[in-house]
Amino acid sequence: MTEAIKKRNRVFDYFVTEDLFSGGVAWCAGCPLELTARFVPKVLGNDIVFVSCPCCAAPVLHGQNLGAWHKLSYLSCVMTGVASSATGLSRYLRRSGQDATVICFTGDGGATDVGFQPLSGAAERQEKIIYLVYDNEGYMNTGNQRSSATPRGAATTTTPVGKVKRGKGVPAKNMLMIMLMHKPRYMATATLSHLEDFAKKLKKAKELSKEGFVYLHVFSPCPVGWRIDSNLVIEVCRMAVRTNYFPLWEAEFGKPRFTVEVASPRPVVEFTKLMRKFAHLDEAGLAELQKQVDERYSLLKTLVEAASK
Ligand SMILES: Cc1ncc(C[n+]2csc(CCOP(=O)(O)OP(=O)(O)O)c2C)c(N)n1
Ligand code: SF4
Repeated sequence: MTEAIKKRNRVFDYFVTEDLFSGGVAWCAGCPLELTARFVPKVLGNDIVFVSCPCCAAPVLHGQNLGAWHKLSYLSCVMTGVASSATGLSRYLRRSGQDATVICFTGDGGATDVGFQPLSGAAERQEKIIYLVYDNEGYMNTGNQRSSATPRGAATTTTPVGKVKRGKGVPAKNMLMIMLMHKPRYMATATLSHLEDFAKKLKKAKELSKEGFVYLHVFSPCPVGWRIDSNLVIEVCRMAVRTNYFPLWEAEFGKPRFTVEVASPRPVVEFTKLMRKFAHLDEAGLAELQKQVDERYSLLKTLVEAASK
């Protein structure tokens, strides 16, 4: 990386350590989960412990055979036990006088379905941990099955497109609103097209996780499952923000505020046309998706306005 590039890009100002992962790891080319896993320690330093479970993150976080692919501390759990194991670990570290931040790092299946109950419990108890979910809107590690974070109309291997059904028939669980209603100490959305925004939120997350529960929801399109050219993944993240499909915001104790405001949102089709997962949607299907995006954005905006009074 040349000095000129570093000077132009202010995100480098947030880095406190070098990349703690080895150069070549077993994630698919262009996967934003890989970028997130590398980015988090660069911004937060190495006094963190990742806690994860079976998901696409696991093979690399776990290492292979006797070899590790990174220099971080890592605790491997079952899918149902991430938030509760992280709770025990963070309490133990504090009790024994060790100042380390515990970060759960799971996919949306782990967060919104399989491990939801312990996640909800940890949020309610204001456990001093960060729960980061990289949301690729499905169970990718096992072959792109639908999760409750999969949006209506999306084609997955369990919601295929055929003569009878045209992708998933029900909308995604509104996980962000569910978590907001837990009133965590801090929560935020982030994605890889807005790295400075992401870095600021990570710093805040680390600080505020000393006081209570922190939830970070990272939009993370899967090039393999969504059928996106790997060089277009960051553009998909950017377009998710520009269409309000994935707005960027944060909240302390349940009071949300936007961190990026989109002056003139683009139609959602500008996002969907970048991938094959929605390629079968006709005009009615696209209108349905647009309606859902508008409704969710409008609910969020109402809460932002109420919180600012
Ligand atoms: C309790 C339990 N149910 C199912 C599985 C099988 N399983 C392993 S990885 C995986 C997919 C996880 O999906 P997600 O959490 O969304 O992460 P991603 O694979 O998308 O990274 C599943 C279902 C398991 N290991 N444990
Ligand atoms: S299947 Fe998708 S989410 Fe999993 S490593 Fe590959 S690109 Fe990333």
